[in-house]
This record gives sequence, C-alpha cells and structure tokens, in this order.
Amino acid sequence: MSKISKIDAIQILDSRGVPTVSARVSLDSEITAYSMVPSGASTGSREAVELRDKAQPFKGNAVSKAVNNINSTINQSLAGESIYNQQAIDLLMNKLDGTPNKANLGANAILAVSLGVLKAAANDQKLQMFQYVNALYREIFSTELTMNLPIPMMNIINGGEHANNNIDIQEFMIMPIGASSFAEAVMWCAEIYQALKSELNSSKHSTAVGDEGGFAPNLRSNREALDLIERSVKIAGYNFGTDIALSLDCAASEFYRDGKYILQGDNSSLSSIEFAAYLDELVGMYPIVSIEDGMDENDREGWKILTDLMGSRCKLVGDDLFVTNVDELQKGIDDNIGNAILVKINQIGTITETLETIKLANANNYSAIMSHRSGETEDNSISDLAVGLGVGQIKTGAPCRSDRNAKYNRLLWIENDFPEIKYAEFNLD
Ligand code: 2PG
Ligand code: MG
Repeated sequence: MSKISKIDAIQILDSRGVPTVSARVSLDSEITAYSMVPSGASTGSREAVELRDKAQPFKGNAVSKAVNNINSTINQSLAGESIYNQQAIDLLMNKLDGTPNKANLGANAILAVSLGVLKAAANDQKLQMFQYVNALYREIFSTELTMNLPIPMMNIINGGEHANNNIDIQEFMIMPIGASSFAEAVMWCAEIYQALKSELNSSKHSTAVGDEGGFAPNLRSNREALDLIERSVKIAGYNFGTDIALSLDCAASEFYRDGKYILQGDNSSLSSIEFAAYLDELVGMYPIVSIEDGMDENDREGWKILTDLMGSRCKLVGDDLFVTNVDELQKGIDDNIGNAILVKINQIGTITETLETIKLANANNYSAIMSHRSGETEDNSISDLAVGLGVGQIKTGAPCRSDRNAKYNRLLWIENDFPEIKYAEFNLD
C-alpha cells in the first residue's frame, strides 16, 4: 500500500495565457504524478469556486492562494494517506475546505490534488489511468461498466464568449457518428476542418481561431455557420447526417437578458417559447442531434418547454444547468428537464463527486459527455476518464491546437494499444 509522501504545486499558464494550478503527488514508492487544472470562460453560476488572488499581478488572476493551500494545508493533511483511498482523500479535502462550493481552499486546488491522486494511484499499480478509474467506479458502486472510445464532438466554429466575432451560439460541433473507429473519426473531422478552412479562405473570411481551436469568422447568422459546415462536410466527401451529425452549445445564459434570448446575429429578441421554436426549426433543417445549454441556467420553465418539444429527437445537454453537481442533476431529473449532462471535472472539483454524478446520470438514462474547458492545458486526463467511465462522447474542441489535440492524440494511442475497446455508438434513446 503506497502512501503519499508529499504534495506540492506551482502556478503554470493555461492555453489563454492565464495562470492555473499544477500539482505533483509523490509517493513513498517513488512514483510521482502531475496534474493541471483547466478553466472556463462561460461558467455556470453554481460551479465550484475557482480561487484567484484578485490582486496584481496577472490582473488579479494569479492562483498563488490556491497553490499555497496545496503546499501547506492539503499537503500536511494528506501526507501519509494511502494513495488508494481516493474517496477518503476527496472527502477529507472537502471537510478541510468546509464550504459547499470549495470557496476556501479553491476547487482549482482541490481538483489538482484529486486528479493527481488518481494518476499516482494508477501509476503505482502500473495501470493505465482509464483502467484504474474504471475499476474505481466498479468498486465504489458495485456495478459493471463497459469501457468505450468516445465519439468526439469537435467544435469547428467558435462564437459567443470564446471568440470576438458576432456569432451568438458558442459552439458548432461535428460528430462523426458513422465512423467505425476513433482514428477514422479523427481523420474525418480533420479533413472537414481543412475543407472549412478552404471555404472560409475562398469567401474572404478570417481563418483565425477561437479559444477552442475552431474558426471564428464574422458571419451574418447562426444559419450561415451551419450552411458553411454543411458545405465543408460535403466537400470533404462525407454524408451529412449519417456520417457526420451536428451538435450545438448555445451557452444560452450568455445571451439571456431580462427574460429574452437576444440573438445579435439574427437581430432578434426571443421569449423562451420562441427560442425553443427557433432551435426546433434548426433541428428540422440540419442533422443536429445534440444541443447543450439551449436555455439559460435559471430558466427552468424554458428548459421544460424545450425538453417537452424536442427531448425525444435530440440530446438536450445541461452544462451551466447541472454544473457536474449531483444535486443539480437530481433536481433536473425530478423536474424532467434535459436528457444529458456535460461532465467537467473542475465544475465540481473532485474525482469522487464526478463519479457520483456520472453514476446518477447512468441510473436515470441521462447521457454523459466528458468535456474540456475553453482554457486548457496539455493535461489529457479527460481522455482516460472518458474511456474508463464509458461515457461514449467527448467534447474537447477542434482538431487543432495542441491543448485540444493532446486529448484526441491520447485517445488514438489508447485505441491503438487496446483494440478490444470499441468506438462508441450514438443513439438518441
Ligand atoms: C462550455 C465550455 C467548454 P467554458 O461551455 O461547454 O466548451 O466552455 O469552459 O468556457 O465554460
Ligand atoms: Mg457549455
């Protein structure tokens, strides 16, 4: 039983050049593991607290307090613990923090350690992290869990808070649902991405990219973005609808003001019913199989309208709505809103709570999608989490920029080395 000998942390930079936390977990067996914490831009108001210094330098964004919390309190409390006690370690950190939203120690400090512990334990057992997390889930919940290679949801046009263009919808994603392997899925998406680049070039649009590696052109409307993607899919030689489906992340909380959804690109201000009808129309016109945050996180009435209208035809994914929080997901299940959840480890801050949320989703037939944040690092743990927890879908940006491709590339190696793990199937049930 290897024990934790030391946990330390430093401040590093994320893909936006903003500080974030990196931790190192060292064991008495001489194993060490490093973790890095991502950071969102379009954050849900009920997410666990990302502790920032709120003083110079880095315009208040430094994370030295979170780093110090690891180097002092957390290190002192966890030194000597068995590395295999993931649940006990996460619980202990939550107790040390003492708040419901990790405001004292910081979810960025707690997650860095929780993830570092998971990695160190896997290394210590000479297992791949996806194998270890799969075993951990099965042990905690006394249940079986089939692993798979997730269908990627590649965000190839960026808008909203992730780009300084005039597109309201934050993410336009392609999903290679017809591919027969993860490698084929990546190839298709990369070819479509390049076709889209040529299309943008020939129509004199910018090919600069947004935070998640997708293009960020100034387009007249959401529909123009969808039309461009349709053309690119076809030019690349794929069938629009059966090979490639689409998904959107509206991140609707970002354009919801005083009870209205304000679409600047379309020059309209819509009620919840009208916005649901707008989305329904898009689903009728394009093969959109998944819509994330189609309503504001507090517009539960709107979520109900949307779910009643389209829940049987489309995945309705709660991101800001559920914030990877088991209580928020339970409320959604009770109210019958949404039918899928986005899973972001830093929204909740520990591995144990992430597993609990996925367990609740699985038990209630809500799909789970493993997700990056718009601010990322080269840490590719979410790839292993997606495989080990068998969620079947991963959202981690365009096939461009190494902070995004680090995740896809890790999945390519997993598929190469473990051919018994199959590429997931997409179904709407
Ligand atoms: C989202 C994410 C990731 P952010 O809204 O789903 O794509 O963005 O990390 O900015 O919250
Ligand atoms: Mg989102």
